[in-house]
Amino acid sequence: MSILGTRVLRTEDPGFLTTGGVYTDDVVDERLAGACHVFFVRSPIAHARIRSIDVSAALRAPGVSAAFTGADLADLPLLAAPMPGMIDERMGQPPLARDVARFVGEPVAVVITDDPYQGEDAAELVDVDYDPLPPVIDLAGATDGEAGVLFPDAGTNVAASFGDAARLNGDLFDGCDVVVTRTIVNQRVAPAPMETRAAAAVWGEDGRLTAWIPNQGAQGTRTALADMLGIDPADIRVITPDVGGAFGAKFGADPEHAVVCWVARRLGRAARWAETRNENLVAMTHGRAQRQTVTIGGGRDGTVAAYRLEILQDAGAYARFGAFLPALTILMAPGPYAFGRAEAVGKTVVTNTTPVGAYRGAGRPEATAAVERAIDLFSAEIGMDPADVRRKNLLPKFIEPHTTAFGAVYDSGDYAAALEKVLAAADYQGLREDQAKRRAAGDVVQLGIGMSCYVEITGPGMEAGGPRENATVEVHPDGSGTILTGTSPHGQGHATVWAMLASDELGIPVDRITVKWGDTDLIPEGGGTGGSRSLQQGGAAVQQASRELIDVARQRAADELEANAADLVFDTGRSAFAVAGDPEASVPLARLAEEERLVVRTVFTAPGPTFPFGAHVAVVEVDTETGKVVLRRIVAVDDAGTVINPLLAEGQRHGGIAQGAAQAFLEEVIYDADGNPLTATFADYPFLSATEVPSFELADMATPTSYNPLGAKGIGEAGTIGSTPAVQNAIIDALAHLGVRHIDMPASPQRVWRALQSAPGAAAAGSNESRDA
Ligand code: MCN
Repeated sequence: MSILGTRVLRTEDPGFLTTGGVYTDDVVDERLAGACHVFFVRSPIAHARIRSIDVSAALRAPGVSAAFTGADLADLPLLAAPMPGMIDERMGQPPLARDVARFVGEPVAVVITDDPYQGEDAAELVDVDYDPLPPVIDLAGATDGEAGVLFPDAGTNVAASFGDAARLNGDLFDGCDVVVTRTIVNQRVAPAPMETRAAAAVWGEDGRLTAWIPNQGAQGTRTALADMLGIDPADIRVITPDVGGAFGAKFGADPEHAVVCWVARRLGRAARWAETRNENLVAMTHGRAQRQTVTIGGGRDGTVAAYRLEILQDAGAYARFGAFLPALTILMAPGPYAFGRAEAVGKTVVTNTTPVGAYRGAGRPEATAAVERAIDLFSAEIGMDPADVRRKNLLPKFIEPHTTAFGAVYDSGDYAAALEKVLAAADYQGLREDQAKRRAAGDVVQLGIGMSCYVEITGPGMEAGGPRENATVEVHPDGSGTILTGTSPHGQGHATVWAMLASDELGIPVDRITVKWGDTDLIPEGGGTGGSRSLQQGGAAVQQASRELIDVARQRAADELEANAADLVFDTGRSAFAVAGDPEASVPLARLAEEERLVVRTVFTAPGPTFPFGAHVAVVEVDTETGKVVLRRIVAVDDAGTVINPLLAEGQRHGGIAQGAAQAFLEEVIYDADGNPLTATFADYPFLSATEVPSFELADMATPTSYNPLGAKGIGEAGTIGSTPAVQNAIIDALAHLGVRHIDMPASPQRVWRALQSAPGAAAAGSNESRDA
C-alpha cells in the first residue's frame, strides 16, 4: 500500500527536539579553528555622503586585528538585481558603502576581532564623517524626483517600469454603471526569521573558498558569491547548515556574506559572522512595500466589466529582487476572475530605506490583496453580498490550461468550488445572522466576516524548456538508501517527503533513507527552495530517479535470476524482484548494489509552473470603542493538487496563514521622515505570536495538476496569500454598517479607531462616498 498521502511524522524532528539543530554559528570544523570575527559598522543616517572613515582608534581596541572600509573593496562588483536588462544595474548594492550611505543599517565598514563580543565595542570607535543628504523616504516623492535623485548617474529614481502607464486604456471603464477607485497600501514587512543571518568562510591552500551560509539553495548562494567576489563559481564550495527560517529572504547571498569571504581571503584566516536581531531587522531585505491604485467597474448586478491595477513598488535603497516584484504582481493581477477587461502597470523606485527582496509569496500576495480589496469595495458600492459578487465573476472550472490576458497559463482550477466549500465550512449564513444581531443590538464588539479567493503561481522557472530540478537516488548493499536533492529545505520537511517518495518506489523504509542537500561539491546543480517549487519539481525528480533506478536494477536482477527482465515484478513489500508466477525466485534490491553502485541521477522538467488556488474566510471581532481587533476564526481551502504528506502541507498552511494574518492586523516596518527605522527591535516590530491567532480550520480540496506525475502543486506560500485579504476584509466588514469602506494594513487599533472617528456613523454601505482612515 502506498504511503503517499499519509501523515508520516517528520524524520527531522527527533534531532531538532533532542540535540537541536546545527546552525551556521554552531558549526564546528577544524578549518574554522582560530577564526576571526567580523562586525559591521552600519550607517546611522539614511542618506549621507561619506567624507572619511577613520579606523585608527578601533584598531587599538582589544582584540581588533583589522578594519576595512568601502575603499578596500572598491574593486568588487555591485550586487545587481538578478534580472539583467529589466532593472537599472547602476542601482546595485556595493559590498560596503563607497561614497554614499543610502539607508540606516547599510554596512560602511567592518572591524575584525578575535572574540565575537569585541566587535560591537570596537565598531563604536570607527569614526565616520557623514555629510547628511536629504533622504527620500516617501514613495510619491521618490517618483517625481522632487525630493532628490538618489543615483545621479541614472538621473532618475525609477529602477524599473512594467508596462507603460502613459498608454493606459482611456476607455477601459466605458459602459460601467459603477466605478470605484482607491489607493491602498501593501505595507513593508520584515521576514524576521528565528535564525538571523550568518556566515563562516575559509580559503584552502588550493585557492578555493568554503563558505557556510544559511540559505535557500547552496547553488544560488554560490552564484551570488561568485558574482560579488568576481571569481569563478567552481572556486567556491557552499555548505548549508540547518537554517532557522528564511521566508524568501535567504535566497542567494547578501553583501555581508561576500564581505566575510573577502575578509577571510585578505587575512588568510577563517572568518565568521552572526548578526544581531537589530541588524537583522534593519539590514536583511524587507518584503511587500507596494502602493497600489485599484479601479474596478461593472454593473449593479455584480458583474465586473473592468479592472485596473497600478503599482508603485518601493525597492528600498538598492534595486535588488524587490525591484522585480511588480512583474509578478502584474502576472497575477486578475487572480481567479473572468473580468471582461483588465490592465496592470507597475513602476519601481529607489528610496533611502532597507532594500526590498522576496518575502513569502513575493509579488503574488500583493496581487491578491489588491483584487480582493477591489472586489469588496465594488460590492460595498453596489450594496451586494461580497460572496455573491465573487460567485458572479470567478472563472468557471477548467481542466485544460487557461491563458490569462497577462500571459499566465493556469494549469487547472475550480475556483467556485473552493469558494462554496469555504463558505459552507465557515457557516457563512450563520455568521451573517450573528453579525446582523450584533448590529441591531448596537453591540460595542462587532463581528466582521471577510473572504478572499486566490490563485497563485508556484514553481516558476526561467530555464529554457521549462522549470526543472535534479535528484540522485542510490540504494546501498545494506538495504539503505541515499537521496541527493537540488532543493534546500529550511522547515518544509523535504527529508521526510523525499524519503516517502523513494520509499514508495523502492520499498525501503522511510527511516532508512538519508536525504542530503546544501553542499555544492556534492550537489553542483540545484534550484533551491523558493516559489513553492520543491515538491512539484524536486520531489517529482526523486520519484523519477527512483523509477529509473528500478529499471536499472531490473536488468541486473534479470541477469542474476537468469530470467527475462519483462517477466520480473518488483515487490515493494519485500524490496525485491521476483519472477512473475514464481515468488521463490527472487533477489533483493540491496543485493543488486553489491558488485556495482546502484545509483541514478535524473532531471525532472515540468511543462511550466502550476497555479494552486483556494478561498479563505476570516472572522474577527472589532471593539468599536478601542479599535482592538481579535482574530476569531480562519477557515481555509487551499488546493495544492494531490497532497503527498498532509501533516507537512497543513503545517505549511498554518505557518503561512499566521504570517499572512499578521500582515493584515499587526506587522509593519515603519520609518520616520528622516529614514530612521522605528521598528528595529522586537519590542517595536509587532512580530506575531501564537497568542494572537486562533486554531485554524482547514478544509480539504485537491484538484490534481497534469504537470507532474505526483499531481502536486505548491503549498508553501498559499496560506500567506489567502489569509491577508480575508482578515483585512473582515476588519473592514465589521465596521461597514458604520460607513467604513477601507482601512489600510496593518489594521492597528489606532487605524481602526481613526477610521471609526471619520466614519459617517449610521450611513449605509452603498453610499457614493468612500471612507477610510
Ligand atoms: N507538500 C505536500 N503536498 C503538496 C504540496 C506540498 O505534501 N501538494 C509538502 C512538500 O512535500 C513539502 C511542503 O509541503 O514538505 C512544502 O512544499 P512546497 O509547496 O513544494 O514548497 P517548498 O518546499 O518549495 O517551500 C517553499 C515555501 C516558500 S517559497 C517560503 S517563502 C517558505 C515556505 O515554503 N518559507 C518557509 N515555508 C516555510 N516554512 C518554514 N518553516 N520556514 C520558512 O522559511
